[in-house]
Amino acid sequence: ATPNPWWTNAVVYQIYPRSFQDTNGDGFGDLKGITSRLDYLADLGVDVLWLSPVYKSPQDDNGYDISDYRDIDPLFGTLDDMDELLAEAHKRGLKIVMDLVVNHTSDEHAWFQASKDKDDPHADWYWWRPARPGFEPGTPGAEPNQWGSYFGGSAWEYCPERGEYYLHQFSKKQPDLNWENPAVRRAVYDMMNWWLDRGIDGFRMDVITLISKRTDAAGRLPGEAGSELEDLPVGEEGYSSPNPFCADGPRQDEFLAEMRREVFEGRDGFMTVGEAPGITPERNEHITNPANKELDMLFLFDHMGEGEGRSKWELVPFRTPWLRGVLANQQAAVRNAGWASLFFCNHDQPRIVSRWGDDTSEEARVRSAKAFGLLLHMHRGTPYIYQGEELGMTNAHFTSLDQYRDLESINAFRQRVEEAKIQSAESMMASLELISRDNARTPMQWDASKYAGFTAPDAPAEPWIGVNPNHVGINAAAEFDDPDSVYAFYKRLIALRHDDPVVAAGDWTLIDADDPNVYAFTRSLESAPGVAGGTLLVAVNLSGRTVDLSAEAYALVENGVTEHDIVISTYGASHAVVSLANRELDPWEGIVVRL
Ligand code: TEU
Ligand code: CA
Repeated sequence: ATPNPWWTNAVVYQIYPRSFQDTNGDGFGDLKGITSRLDYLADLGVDVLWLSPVYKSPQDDNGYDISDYRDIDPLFGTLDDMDELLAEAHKRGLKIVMDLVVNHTSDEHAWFQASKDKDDPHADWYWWRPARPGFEPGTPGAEPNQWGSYFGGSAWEYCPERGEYYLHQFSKKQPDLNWENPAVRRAVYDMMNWWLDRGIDGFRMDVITLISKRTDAAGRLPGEAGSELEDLPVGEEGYSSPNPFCADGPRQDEFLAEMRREVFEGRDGFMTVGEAPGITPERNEHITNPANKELDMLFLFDHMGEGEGRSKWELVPFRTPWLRGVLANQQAAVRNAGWASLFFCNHDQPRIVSRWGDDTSEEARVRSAKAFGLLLHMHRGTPYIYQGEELGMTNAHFTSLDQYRDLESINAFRQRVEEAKIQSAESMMASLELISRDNARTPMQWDASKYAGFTAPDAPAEPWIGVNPNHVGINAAAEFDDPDSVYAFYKRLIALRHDDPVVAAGDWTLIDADDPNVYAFTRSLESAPGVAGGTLLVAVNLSGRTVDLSAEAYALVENGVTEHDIVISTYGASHAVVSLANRELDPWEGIVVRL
């Protein structure tokens, strides 16, 4: 078999630059701040740093609205700062992957400004459509179809200069690029090559599975006047979803294969990971199967609750069997080809220890953070750690709307509470407290000082978003030398990914598929010259109460295990040996046993 690519036993660390480290006292993280923390990241043991966008941007969606792909926004620094970060990271053996946002640009990008003129060469670089016949442009009902934006309101904005509407699946300052236009694709590939030639090591590709839209033979979108495609009925917020027509569209594979050819052919040492809302595990196998030369990895969202509940704001309680079923499907799909990305946290998701763990006591927080970390990192795939996850950082627990900054959250409150009146204010505040993206965006907690070391205590400006008051106890300085900290646990998980071939490459096999409480599986790898194979049993109790160890897992350990056989566990080896002998798992107890 061909040797596995380097990223199959790498660990990726996601940095949200705006909230990572501020060095000039303006309350926003910056590139020099990241450079100043490279030793911490090298010591943690991660291999790749993925930076959320730092390009020139009006910051309407915190940089996911790009106005110049080939320059750094002054908020974060300069291209020289970027070159310095690349050099300093590479010196430490760290790779840098940047965030590629090309489903849309900012409305302040020169391409969009030019596109407002129907006679300009850029006229067809975006999705422009006339008002519905019989409707006054710019008036309600004149939108080309009933699509709603992910960030509230219609997915269409009227542009008086052009006299037409433009599509924006996200904010109105994020117009969708028209990937049907080869000139658009050419410009994107040229920009990607420019960055790779500058020395970056790959891209995370923002909503890259939304770039191909379904249209009828005449290029009309569903619901458009004269279209052969029927739009969906409107939902509770008064709009229909663009997702079924934009996710994994008809030219998805063609565009990804073309990108691979035009940008990555002939290069090595890079990695690509696509953010893939609306992609099934089976399609993940096709897109990440190296034989198809598309992408190396994808982020799937079915395990993050995509499609659960009528909307993301409708809270669905956590159930171990549900998560186990979804992750088992993801693993099964790429058993023989293709690869999996392993994540629970990122800048769009709440912190897992608060969402599905228990952050209401110090003990429960530490144990449940370790339990989810162990569960994730023992699966087969490439693990992604989001800044602060290695510390067991929690949700913000904001109590008032003015503490929030994310336009998705603020617009959703307005639309669901004030306009469509679907949720009460307190119900929406509870939804935001559990699942708002801002929960992941509070400043990184480096130490117990006033602003958690994110910015200086005497900084002239407050941090752009509130520092979590619990930073006094939850911070890197407090955990760095504590062998029982979440930090120490993550460091061990990362080392296992590097040092144990069974963890990096072993087959994943679910056991006890019907147990109501315990999530258990094995990892097994044939020994080969120079490869110490073997079998590991992983059994995790993702609840706050003691449960019976599941039957198949117990059968594998009933002859007794010693502390030496315990690879890693959330209470420690001696506790694990006793729990297994007693055929039970304590609250948030996760155990990995070498069989
Ligand atoms: O996220 C796309 C996306 O699907 C998220 O908006 C997600 O659906 C939602 O926020 C959580 O329910 C990417 C980026 O990660 C996100 O930060 C951007 O806001 C978005 O694209 C637009 O660029
Ligand atoms: Ca700064």
